[in-house]
Amino acid sequence: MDRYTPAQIEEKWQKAWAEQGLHRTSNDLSKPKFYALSMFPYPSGNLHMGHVRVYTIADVIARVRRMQGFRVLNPMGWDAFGLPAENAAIARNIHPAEWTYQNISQMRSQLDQLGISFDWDRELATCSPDYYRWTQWIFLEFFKAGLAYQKEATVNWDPIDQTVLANEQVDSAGKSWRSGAVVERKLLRQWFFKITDYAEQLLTDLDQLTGWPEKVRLMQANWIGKSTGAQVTFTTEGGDQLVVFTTRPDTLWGATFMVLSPEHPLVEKLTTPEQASAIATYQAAAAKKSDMDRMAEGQEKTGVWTGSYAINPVNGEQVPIWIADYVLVDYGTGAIMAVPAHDPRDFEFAKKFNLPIKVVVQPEGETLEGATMTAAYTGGGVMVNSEALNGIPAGKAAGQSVEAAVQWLEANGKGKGTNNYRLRDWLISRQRYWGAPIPIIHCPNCGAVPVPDADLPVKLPEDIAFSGKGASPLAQLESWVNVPCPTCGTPAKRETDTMDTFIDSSWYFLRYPDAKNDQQAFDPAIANDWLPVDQYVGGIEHAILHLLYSRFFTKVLRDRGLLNFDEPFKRLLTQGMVQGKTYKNPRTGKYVLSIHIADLTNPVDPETGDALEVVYEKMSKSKYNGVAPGDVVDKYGADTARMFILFKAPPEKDLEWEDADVEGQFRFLNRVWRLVMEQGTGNREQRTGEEPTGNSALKTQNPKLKTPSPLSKPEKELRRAIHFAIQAITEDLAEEYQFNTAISEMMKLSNALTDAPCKESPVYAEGIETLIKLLAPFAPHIAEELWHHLGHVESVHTQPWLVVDESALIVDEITLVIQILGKTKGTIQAPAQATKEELEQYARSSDLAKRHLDGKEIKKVIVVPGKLINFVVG
Ligand code: ANZ
Ligand code: ZN
Repeated sequence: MDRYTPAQIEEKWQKAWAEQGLHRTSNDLSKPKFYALSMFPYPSGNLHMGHVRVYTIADVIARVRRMQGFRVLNPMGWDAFGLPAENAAIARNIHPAEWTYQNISQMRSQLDQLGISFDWDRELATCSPDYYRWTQWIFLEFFKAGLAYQKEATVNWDPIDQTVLANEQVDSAGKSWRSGAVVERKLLRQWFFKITDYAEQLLTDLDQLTGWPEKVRLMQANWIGKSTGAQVTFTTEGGDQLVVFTTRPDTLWGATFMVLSPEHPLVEKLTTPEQASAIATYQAAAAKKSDMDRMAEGQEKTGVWTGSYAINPVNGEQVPIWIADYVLVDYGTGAIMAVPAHDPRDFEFAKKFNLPIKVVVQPEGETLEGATMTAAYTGGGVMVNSEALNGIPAGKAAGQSVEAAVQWLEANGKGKGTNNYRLRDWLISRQRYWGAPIPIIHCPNCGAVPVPDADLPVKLPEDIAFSGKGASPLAQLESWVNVPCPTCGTPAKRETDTMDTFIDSSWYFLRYPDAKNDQQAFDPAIANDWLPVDQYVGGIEHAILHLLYSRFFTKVLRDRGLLNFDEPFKRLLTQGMVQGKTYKNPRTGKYVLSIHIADLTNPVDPETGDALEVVYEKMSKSKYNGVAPGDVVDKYGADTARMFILFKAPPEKDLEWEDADVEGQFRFLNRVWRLVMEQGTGNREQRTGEEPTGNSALKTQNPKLKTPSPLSKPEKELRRAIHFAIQAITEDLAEEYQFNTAISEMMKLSNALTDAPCKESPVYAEGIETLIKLLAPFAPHIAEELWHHLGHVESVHTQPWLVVDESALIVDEITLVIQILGKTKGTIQAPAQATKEELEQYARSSDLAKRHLDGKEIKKVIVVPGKLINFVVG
């Protein structure tokens, strides 16, 4: 018997499968479809354990569904545009394309080594002109729908290199990654996608996504951030209308001042000459701060009075108009009515600048006074000092003050109920080279003109210099920039910005089903057939942006008549992290490499002598806790790596890498190997005279037809174990993907087979074949090898999934506990189907009961069906 040697079988089968086209997507339309999608990687060049985990999870799902008779689409591609390629170009003088494609081919072969069943015929790379041609086309769809527009926005500006920086190129101290200069904020004309038009749909359609983790739906809802409230119009002394957004219009009678954001367009007009210089100084300082800093709680409040007043529309009172940086320009209307008695930030501001505080919500059984309050009161109570609202309970519920206030505002023409969203329009332009060029030509006569369809793609020029300095690389290439206007022929200029790479990944799942189409981004009929994705697998780090943008794209393309569904991803699985063991010095915070530790059971820092803490953290180079997928595959084979990852933790939980557990899975596969080899050889010899697949073992494949009857007791028990495993594993793989418990069931079945005394029985052969099939999606190579060893010529991966024979599950004997006066005397076997009365008869006539009851009078018999019989004797 050969030993289990993964290196001898894994590559062999990977080649054979590729030659057979085993993972090619079936186009048998009589089968139901199943679209399995794993988030495509950025081609950094190296596969890490996190990748191995996602792709293995998605692969098992795809393989199970194939065996279950679905036509499965399990594609793979590369999210290949982005900054690292450009940084590599600057640092190492290698073209971004070359760097990217090298990485892709390296990672592709690493994935193949894992035995992932991707349909490589549909491979795509977002940096390829065949792909970004359609990214550009989709941009123009948005443009034509009025959903792509330009406006000024702030960017990170490196004053030394004279270049725009991506957020990732600014370190936590706010300095440039290259020049070290303090990064400035600068206004530039930028492209935006109007995702805010879809805010409400993106929020309400979350309800459809019952197959998503609740946590992710909540994160999206918070990101969209809907607030219900009202817009109220104040009028300035000069007659200008100043509109505010408030979630508490009921507190309007308590508004004692107004605050505008420093960038509010009316600030200049409202500023009196005496205040002009103070206002200008304040505006300049605010421009330097980020929104995060401005909004941060506990910040000392700052601000300047404009010198002007507005009229509170409900009571005609004069309220001073201030500017302050805690009011953001792009939230609500960029202006607020300040209610210091009931809003904490307004309270701090009023205290600092000595502005009046007026109570309008009075808590039950208390009498607050503005002058003596030490903090804003934000709780419930009743409305006071508020004319029409007096006496109404304060709050947002139906029948309370907020609803009453909105009605009052609308009836009196002073405002209206409205919703506000935290979601902002999506800034999509980047001043970088390695991205899809925005297909627009700027003409002095015609404005922004779309590049005609026939001229797509707008290709990235290849002869380009990367210095990381000056204007964006494309803007420096005059020959590329200068073109005639497609509409009027006047000399015009190409847009030199490229698109955010999140755009590339917002539609890639629409391309896979029709990946070779050179006439369209996708054929709508094909997309509508395959989508929505049945199971998406990926990291929680994409819970907000990628998923929200993909949902947005789907809705826009639906509204353009190209798709007939609302949501792209029916079910979502967010896999947990892969964590490695670290040895951390709690005093210095430093990590110590395990090979430097003398005694790993009692780890001590070799330099300082401190006792080290053992903790599991996300694998990373700096913590010396990474495990390279290639090393594990070399040592144990891909099947063991897959089994370990699937067994160690449920897919959505974090996974602690433990070498001992990897060993454990390797041993299990060895056990299965020996089980099959020991019995399989005999069977194969028997079969040689028969027709190719008509052997004795196969005859048991349809157990209903071929089960020899009657079965002996051990045969019955083994069959029950077999069909119990099929049932349990099929359930584990239904929707919640309990791979770990599925593997436990396989282990139980393997033990049952090992222990079975009926190794010559067809039931045993049925058990062996069942085990191999159950194992196939998890450990595809060993399963294929063993399957062929049994004499099969077709792949185990094309076998139909197993069907439970319900009759095999029926238990025909149970164990009954016999008690006398509540004390257990022993157990007897009884027929499982017996009634209460029959059980009692059975017990009474048993030798055990007879012995213990001898001569005693039975007063009462208590029968707990399926469990015990208690004789109460006198
Ligand atoms: C008066 C008031 C009274 C408010 C009160 C709150 C409590 P959310 O829930 O986050 O939407 N606000 C409005 N626009 C703002 C801006 N551009 N920058 C900073 N703050 C702004 O918050 C809405 C509340 O935040 C609004 O309701 C407004 O203050 C403030 F007892 O108006 B409120
Ligand atoms: Zn023109």
